[in-house]
Formats: sequence, C-alpha cells, structure tokens
Amino acid sequence: MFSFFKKKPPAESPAPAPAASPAPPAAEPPPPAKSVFSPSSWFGAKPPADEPPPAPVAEPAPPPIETPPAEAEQRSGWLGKLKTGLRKTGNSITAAFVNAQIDDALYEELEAALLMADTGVKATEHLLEDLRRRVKSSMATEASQVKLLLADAIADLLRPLEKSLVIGEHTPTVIMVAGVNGAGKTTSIGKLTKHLANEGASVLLAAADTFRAAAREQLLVWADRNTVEIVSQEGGDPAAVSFDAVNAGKARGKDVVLVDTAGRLPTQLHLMDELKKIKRVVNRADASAPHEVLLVIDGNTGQNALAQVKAFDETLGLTGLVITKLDGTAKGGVLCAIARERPIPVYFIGVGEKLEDLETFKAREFAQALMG
Ligand SMILES: Nc1nc2c(ncn2[C@@H]2O[C@H](COP(=O)(O)OP(=O)(O)O)[C@@H](O)[C@H]2O)c(=O)[nH]1
Ligand SMILES: [Mg+2]
Repeated sequence: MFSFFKKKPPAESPAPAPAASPAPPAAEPPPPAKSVFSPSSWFGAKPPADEPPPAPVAEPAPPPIETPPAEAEQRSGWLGKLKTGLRKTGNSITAAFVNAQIDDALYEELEAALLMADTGVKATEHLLEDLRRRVKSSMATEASQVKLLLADAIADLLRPLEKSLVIGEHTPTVIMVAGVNGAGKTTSIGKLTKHLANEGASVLLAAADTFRAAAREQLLVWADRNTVEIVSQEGGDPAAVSFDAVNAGKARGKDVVLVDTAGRLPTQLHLMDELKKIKRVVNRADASAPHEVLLVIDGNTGQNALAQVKAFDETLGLTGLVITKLDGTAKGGVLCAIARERPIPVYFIGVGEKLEDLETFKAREFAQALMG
C-alpha cells in the first residue's frame, strides 16, 4: 500500500525522436525499451539480462498490495517523527478546541493558528470557509466534531498533491533535482538511490553540483558501489556532466539517471539560467528527458517555500516536490499554501537524515500529523 515508487512498463511505442535532436544513425534502430520491472508488480525483481521483458499489460491497475508488517512498522515510526516535528502546529490548533464553543472566537483562533503554521492567507481563508460549510451541513454541536471536520478539510485540500513517482516507463527515467543550497537535495537523492537500488533498479548519478568537492563523496556514502555509478567532473561544467550522464545512462541501459544540481537562489537569475541549460542539454541527450524535474524544499523555509515553488516552476516546469526537514522546527502548513496556489505533487517527505526518514506523502496522514 505504501510503495515507494510506482513502476510502470514502458509505453507501447517509444516516441519518435524529433528531427532536431542528434538522432542515432538511421541504419541503427533504437535499442528496444527495456524495463527491469515486472509490470504486474510495483516491486518486481530484476529478470536475467537476456530474458525478454514480460509483455506489457494494457493498463495495469495497481495491484492490491498488503503492507508488509516491517514496512508498516517503519512507516509508523516515520509518522511518529513527522508528528513530533509538527507538534508545535498541532498544539496550537488543538488548543483552539479546548473548552471551546462553535462560535466566531473558535474560528478566529483557528485562523491565527493556521496563519502561524505558514498556511498563508489564501489557504487559511479557503480552509475556514470550507470548515464552516462542513460544520453547517453536518450540524455539528461540539468543538471536538469541528476538529475532525478540519482534519477532513485539510486532507481534502492536500489530496491533489498525492502522487507516486513513476519509474520504468522510460529507460532510463531521467530525474533532475533542483533547489536552494542546503535544502537537502543530495541527501534526498542518496535516500532515493538507496531505495531504488534496494528494489533492483540500476541507478546512475550525475554529480552536476560541480562546485562542491564533497558532493561526489556525499553521494557515494549513500550509493551502493555495486548498483550505482556516478558521473562527475570536479570543477567542470554542470551541463556537460548532465549531458554525459544521460548519454551514459542510455548506453548502459540504466533504469534511472538522477541529476544532482548545485544550490541556487531563485533570485540569482544567471544561476537559474544554468539550471535551464542543464535541462536543455539533458533533453538534447534524450528527447523525452528529463522525465521528472523535482524541487527539494527545506520545510523550515516557511512561506518562502511557496515563492521558491513558483520561481523554480516558472523557470523549469516542475513535476514534483520533495519536502525535507519536517522533523525540526517546521510548521508544515506551507503544504496547504502550495496545494492552494501552486499544486505540484509532493512525492516524498523527509523527517531526518537516515534512509528510513524519507517517505511517500499521504494527505490524510499529513493532515492528522498537522492536527497533533
Ligand atoms: N533534520 C533533517 N536534516 C536533513 C534532512 N534532509 C537533509 N538534511 C540535512 O541538511 C543538510 C543539507 O543537506 P544536503 O543534502 O547537503 O543539501 P543540498 O545542498 O540541497 O544538497 C545536511 O546536513 C543534511 O544531513 C531532513 O529531512 N531532516
Ligand atoms: Mg548538494
């Protein structure tokens, strides 16, 4: 149920490369798209190299997978950390309901608590209007009922952000990762890599953060040297490293190429241009890539997180978000602001520095953690 990635077989027919791209010589047909993942399972085992891939199923419905006990246990531990991280927000929302009547004072207290939690004016207004409607139609008479209705309203607001990262439709699936300095890009890439490798996916990392000498070593800490390769070039051109990595990923039949970029402040225009250039050359190496452009956000950034989402989305066209550090002093409400103003899917949430501290985003869980 709580699978980390959604695995899909490759699309029926690979999209033809546009004429503009440096296509392979006409005589040489493109290699058949090959996925290591069984289309019948999100966590298929890697078949032997020369075994033909299983026939793709028309539209594979996600199989009803029971959460294995170990996985469920890990998730509940993770959820505990998320709740602890968001405790301050939870406490102030909960406090509004203590000995409360359903009256204007309650709504005012909730408004203050939501604004304090970085929910932002628009999402707060939306939530309170929605809550009043729910209270009316359910004919609630107790403040405790209103609390449940608020959790429902938050979960419904956040639900459009729930989406799985899909792996396997392209070989390789090229994922570009951006974000400001210290947001947690390299750490999150490390965790993702480890999860992918554990599932049998072959991963190639592009250390396009060529400014930081330690970036490669940092990635290697996470990477299992047997299943993960790294393309790097210290002091080199980030776009060139990314281009090489995508080409190498194609040539070596990797399942996933992850491009780690340097931290950039969205206000520094020339630096945003560099990210655009990386995206452009990745696309030149593989006309369907990048398949995902992820923004990593430090959960402690508050309302500025929304500004980052907007700026990076306008420059790069984001496909997903990773929110990190929700274990610290983060307030969490900014996800509501994102849902209301720039609803880009949240693929993963980080609550610490360990592998198991990265998990998939579930709206209902998050709403509950936010409510304390
Ligand atoms: N507490 C906490 N720390 C994190 C999390 N994710 C990353 N970090 C830490 O944040 C710091 C910056 O991370 P890094 O991945 O190097 O950021 P980058 O500059 O975006 O690549 C490191 O010390 C990480 O250990 C998280 O979810 N929780
Ligand atoms: Mg980094």
